[in-house]
Amino acid sequence: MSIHRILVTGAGGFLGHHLVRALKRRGAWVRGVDLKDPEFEPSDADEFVRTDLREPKSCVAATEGVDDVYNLAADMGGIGFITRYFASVARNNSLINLNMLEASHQNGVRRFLFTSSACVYSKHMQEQPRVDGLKEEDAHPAAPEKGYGWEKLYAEQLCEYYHDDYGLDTRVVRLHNAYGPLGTFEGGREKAPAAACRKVAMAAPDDMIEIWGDGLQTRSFLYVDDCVEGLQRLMETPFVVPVNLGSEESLTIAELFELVAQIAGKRIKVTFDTTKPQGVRGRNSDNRRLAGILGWTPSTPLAVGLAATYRWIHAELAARERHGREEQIVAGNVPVGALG
Ligand code: GKE
Repeated sequence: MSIHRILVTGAGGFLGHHLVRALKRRGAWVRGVDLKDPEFEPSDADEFVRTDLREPKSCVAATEGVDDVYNLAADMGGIGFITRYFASVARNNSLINLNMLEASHQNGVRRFLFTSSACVYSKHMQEQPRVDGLKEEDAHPAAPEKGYGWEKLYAEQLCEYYHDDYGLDTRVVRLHNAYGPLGTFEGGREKAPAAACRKVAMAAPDDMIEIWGDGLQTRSFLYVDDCVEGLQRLMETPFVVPVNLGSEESLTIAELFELVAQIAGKRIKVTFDTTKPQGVRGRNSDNRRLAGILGWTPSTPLAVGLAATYRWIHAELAARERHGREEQIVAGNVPVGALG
């Protein structure tokens, strides 16, 4: 049996890096492409190509000689990022998706999986904290998140057109806020779980921790191992319709921060800043289609996933503080560490 040859775009990013590792563990040959190398550790890919997928020729080269394409590449981030950058996010991601679909079609790949997002869902369905899980059909009539949500919904349509007109075997998977170790936790692209872990880890005993919004807004969060498992399972199913890949374990953002504090063994004081970006008031995944297709749904409890994420972020921050202290000692002064 020939070895499966797989392309992962966005292989330098959080989910792409984890997906490459999982595919390698299953014995595939993997080409990873991205603008940048993975931030925290080397890629496991057999071939890692730094390239700009906004260029058509880069996509043709990337898709040559592969069977399956996981198209994860995207200029994206948490709510603080996608409510700040509209033109660049919409342009970058639309170019990537358009060029990747055409190149995959030209090179006759077996399957093309596109990672869409819960941001495609109509804002009118997400105006209260306690909302029903979003069903796939709730994306139409369309009222997605400005910028990022619209370009994701447009790319979903492109997948449908390439399937219907050219027979490209597409998969569309809507991710619901994935988190975990190796995810961005600072710098503006971070999402709430990683931001909460960073803020709690950095907090000294009497610090006030800032929570964006009033804390009553609700979300569910998908642990990275479940995300990677779900993507691989969905690639092997015969369904081209969009499918949620999320958790149904919903909580308020205030509860999220409190859960991280319990994991950290810290008592925290919080302030709420309603001038900060909040996104929708309530969002949760309805996993009935996913369960019906796979007979499987994500199973990592949020407390377990957050504990692994907090441990990793705390270790990253502690290592950086140690390195900083060592440098300062070499430079002649000894700082007092704040990391709790
Ligand atoms: N990022 C961040 N940082 N969010 C915070 C913080 C903080 O320090 N404190 C509270 N929050 C609140 C936000 O105000 C928002 O209401 C909630 O946590 C979740 O923020 P998020 O994780 O950044 O992003 P959203 O779930 O609102 O939106 C994201 O959804 C994903 C798909 O589910 C998007 O940004 C995309 O990453 C993606 O589409």
